[in-house]
Amino acid sequence: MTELKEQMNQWIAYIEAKLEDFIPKQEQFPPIIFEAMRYSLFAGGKRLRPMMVLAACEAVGGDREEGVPFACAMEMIHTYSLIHDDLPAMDNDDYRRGRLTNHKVFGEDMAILAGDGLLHNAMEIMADACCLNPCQKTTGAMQAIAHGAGIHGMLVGQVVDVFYEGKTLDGKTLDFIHINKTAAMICAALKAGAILGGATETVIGKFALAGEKIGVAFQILDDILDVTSTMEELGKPIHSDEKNEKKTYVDLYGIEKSREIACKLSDEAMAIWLELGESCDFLRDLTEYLTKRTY
Ligand code: GRG
Repeated sequence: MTELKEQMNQWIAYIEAKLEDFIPKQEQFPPIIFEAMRYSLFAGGKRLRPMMVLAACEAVGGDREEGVPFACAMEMIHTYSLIHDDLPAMDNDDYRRGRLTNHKVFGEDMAILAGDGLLHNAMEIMADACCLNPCQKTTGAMQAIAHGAGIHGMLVGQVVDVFYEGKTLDGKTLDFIHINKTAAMICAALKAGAILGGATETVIGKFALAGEKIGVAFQILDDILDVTSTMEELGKPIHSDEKNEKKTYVDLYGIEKSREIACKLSDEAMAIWLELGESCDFLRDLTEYLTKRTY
């Protein structure tokens, strides 16, 4: 196993233990909603966004423990978005993270509520952390995360994505979708981590910029993998964009050109990590892995 993979696995184990602390147990009444929330949360995602919160916080000299509630909140918001994205009203997918989607197991009504439950739990955890340590770092991190997830970020990206289903779109619109639907959450994770670690405004800006570049490159790779990979490798159906009549980078630019654009963005992000110094080495390696992966 490569050193990066080992480091990622350590982060994953750490994050999953913390998620257990922050998610209600399913013994609580009514158990069904807690079971549905936990089903998707513990379905084995890569935990990239919480990893980025914590790694960014440490990279600027912060204490990872202070980042934990925000990292867990990021993962809950991300999981809620996946549950809702898979619903019949959206992508209507049957598999996610290598198992049946939430609505396939718990029904559409409970899947909507499980997504809502995760989102509100995330807000509560972050607000609790702000109350416990009221300062600009905690409120700034919560603000960055809510901004990235909402109508200035992921949600508006999803709205435009849904709107253009079955329609032709230009590169500018597709970039708008990728920047918001995917990159805004990655940008928010890195920004929140840097804020929590006490970085200066200039450094926070650099983390955010790297996040946007990584996020768009990550989504372009996702577009490519949707046509080149297998369901076993991805843990979710392939050719999902075609099924949903969604135009992707591959449709607009072809596989090779798309790969080139992703590589360029990835290199630009890695240059930012290099400039910030060796405390960002893990983030640099992670960027390379995520934006040049083949599955
Ligand atoms: C429902 C408001 C709302 C938004 C949905 C995140 C999202 C927006 C849709 C999911 C579908 C999709 C292709 C999103 C692009 C981002 C992406 C590649 C998500 C998957 O992220 P990974 O690979 O997933 O980090 P894991 O399972 O590893 O956490």
